[in-house]
Amino acid sequence: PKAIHLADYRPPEWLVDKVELDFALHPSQTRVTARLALRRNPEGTTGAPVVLEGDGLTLVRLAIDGKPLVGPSFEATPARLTLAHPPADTFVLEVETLVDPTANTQLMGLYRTSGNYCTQCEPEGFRRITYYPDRPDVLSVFTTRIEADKAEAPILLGNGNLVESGDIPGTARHFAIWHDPWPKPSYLFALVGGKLAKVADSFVTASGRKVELGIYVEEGKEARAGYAMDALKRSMRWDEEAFGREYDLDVFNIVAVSDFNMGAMENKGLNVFNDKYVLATPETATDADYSGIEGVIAHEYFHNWTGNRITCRDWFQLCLKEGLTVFRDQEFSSDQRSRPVKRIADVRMLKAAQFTEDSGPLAHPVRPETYREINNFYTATVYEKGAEVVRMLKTLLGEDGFRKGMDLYFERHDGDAATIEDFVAAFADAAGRDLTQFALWYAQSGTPLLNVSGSYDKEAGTFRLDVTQSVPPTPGQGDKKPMLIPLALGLVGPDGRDMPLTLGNTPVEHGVIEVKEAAQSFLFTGLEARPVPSLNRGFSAPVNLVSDLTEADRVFLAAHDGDPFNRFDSLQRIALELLKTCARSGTLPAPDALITATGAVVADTALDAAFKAQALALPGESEVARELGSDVNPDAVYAARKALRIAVGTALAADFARTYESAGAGGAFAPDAASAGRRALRNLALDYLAVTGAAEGIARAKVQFEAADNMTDRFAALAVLAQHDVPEREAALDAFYRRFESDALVIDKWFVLQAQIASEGTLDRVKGLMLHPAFSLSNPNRVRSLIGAFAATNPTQFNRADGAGHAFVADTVLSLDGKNPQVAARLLASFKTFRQLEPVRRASAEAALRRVAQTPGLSADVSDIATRSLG
Ligand code: B3K
Ligand code: ZN
Repeated sequence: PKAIHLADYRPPEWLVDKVELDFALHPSQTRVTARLALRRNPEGTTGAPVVLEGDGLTLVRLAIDGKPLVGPSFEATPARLTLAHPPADTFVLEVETLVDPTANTQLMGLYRTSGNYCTQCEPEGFRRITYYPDRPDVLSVFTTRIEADKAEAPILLGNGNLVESGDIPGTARHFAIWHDPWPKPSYLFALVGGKLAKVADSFVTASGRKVELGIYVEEGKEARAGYAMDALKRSMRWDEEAFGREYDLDVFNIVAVSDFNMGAMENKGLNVFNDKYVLATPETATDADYSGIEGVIAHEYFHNWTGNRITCRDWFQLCLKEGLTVFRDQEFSSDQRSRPVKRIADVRMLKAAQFTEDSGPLAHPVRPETYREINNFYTATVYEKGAEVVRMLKTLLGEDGFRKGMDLYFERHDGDAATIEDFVAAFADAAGRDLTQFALWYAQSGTPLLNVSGSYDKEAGTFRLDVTQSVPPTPGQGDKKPMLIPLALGLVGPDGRDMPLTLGNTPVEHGVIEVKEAAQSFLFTGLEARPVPSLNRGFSAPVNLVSDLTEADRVFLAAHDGDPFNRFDSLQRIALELLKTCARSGTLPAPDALITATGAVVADTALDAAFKAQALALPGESEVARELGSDVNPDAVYAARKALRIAVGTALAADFARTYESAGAGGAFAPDAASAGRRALRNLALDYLAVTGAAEGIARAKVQFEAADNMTDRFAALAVLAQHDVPEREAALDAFYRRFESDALVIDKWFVLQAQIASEGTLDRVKGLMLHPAFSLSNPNRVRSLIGAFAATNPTQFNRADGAGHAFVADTVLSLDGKNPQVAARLLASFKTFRQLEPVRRASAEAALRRVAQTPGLSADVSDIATRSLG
């Protein structure tokens, strides 16, 4: 496929004032009749033809203003419908197509899942249903009539409000008509038909609108939707309070399906969810699952304003809705849970996914300027870095300035298909500030590198911070300009308290300085003692920061910093230096400082358990690898991490044992943040207590595995056992399988754990599990759990020195590509860090990528990832 460029954007030639859709659902021959009220766009090209997108469509019939159309007046291919000479500047085009939902294994367009019908249209799935100007800047009012066999699909759902429903006399069929009054692009269209059970509730908005809420699940799973419903109502209230945004229809429905390419989809009034992000009970879902449900429910709900009421002009602007909506869901979860702990978790994820992406061949700007396959741009950069950019705006403008900018954005652009320029202009205008340099965050890819050093002048009572910045080269971008970096900081005095932060004579507002130049110095005054600078507090900017802080400075900050994020980060940094040295040299330097600092955190009764759990978890293997940057041997990284875990676990064994006992299991399971934090800390202690594989630790894990009354504790114990080559491992895995055999979402966890075992037998185990009756290449959750987890979270085995791990993943990508290109492409993207590897492994990864790239008949999705990875 050829590249599409942002610079080539042109307004649509034809607009659609309204759409009437009529679906006659049938497993293999669903008849779709679309009536499009077309109108020539006055801003378009004079005399432009009507060109509608299709994808694999079969045309049955065409009519204009009720008159059948024949012969050379149109041209229809599976990919396009062209009317070279439209009869007038406004007319109604009636198009009938036939689609086969059962054969739709890509899960884009209309497809079947567990016998039910559902749709996924973002970004380009609607064209697999009917011919349409399938682009986000064509907004229209949709009315959808759905007709189906009553027995096969007793439930029929569409966007908006239900206007009519009933039986079709003399047949076994019935129908429903849904009308969505809000103009929307085709990617927000959805329908669902099938046998589903409804969990009902309601919500009254701030201005008194009563909204019927429905969560539809497979029959028998109703009891598992309670937490999702609760999260939905909390999200609706929060958006009113935090952003002044109310819901705008009488109905809000969510449908949970078991075959879904991603997490969920924000279709107007009819969200469709991967059931992983809806269903939870204490026995089947972990605390991480609960917080994932809360976050995704909120995210999709928040899209109603940031995405649906204001949508994107084109797909290059994807971060306009995604980055902003991730920021909104992160803020929601911070308010519902612990803000510092949420920030730590988000930054861990940002570094693991986005920094990694940004430092490899798939790096791209938050707003890309070119793409071949848009599905490959639903990335950590667009989502997570996109959210960081919004967070930086808030840091720069302050709480009030940010809210004013958001209000202005909603006021100006409600009903629009907008751009990043529109978004940034709202903040610039609201705050009266030039944000030109700031906007580089959308355009320049790569993670900026800040180099910071400090010098204290005792005589003058000043502390000078010298800062240099650079952005490394990334694909297509050699030279970069300096960025505007909001750097939150504090100067911590010898007593552990913040000293005054004054530049010259001016106090620094909100503790944030603005780094703008390639090299810049900041002179802080009025300091009676040498401070330790606490830099990039709260991770105010998504940068790599190198400083001249010593290990002793970090130990000090880990104990005293007023910023909880930097207490966490100081420990991580101490650990990272040890891990890097060990991975390079094979010898672990004395970890005394880390052990002391860690022990102090364990013992600090003022800290909450969830924070401790985050602070005590060592940086992951992927972070160590990224920090090493080149010539990485994943076995050495693994060994280093293991050695450090053993050192910490052994030295602090008594503390961990005390933590384990005192954090006790106690009481009935509740998914709230405080309870989850206690479980997280206790399970981290369990992990350290078992790290050597000594009998006592293993026995403790076995007891917990068997006695647990909730999935969090049971799964944590199983995860500990799975890391050790002991007989208890296989016994526990078997018992777990038998207990949860009928529960696909739990069996996914069972796949994940086995795929993550860092030992030589794992590849054969994974191959064997592909033949297991519970596995299927057709289900994205299964593929991600087994093969995805292996490729993305088992660096030693995926990157086996003999190349067998790489070859296996490449083979799987190739066998999946014909079925589901999106999932195949995402799996192939696991190779994105291959250039970091030492030469032997790098060569085997490259060979695997080349073999994929050279295979004839690849999907656009896989071929794009393969080409860019090798580029
Ligand atoms: N907007 C959808 C993503 C659709 C992805 C298509 N490949 C989910 C979300 O971000 O809310
Ligand atoms: Zn989203």
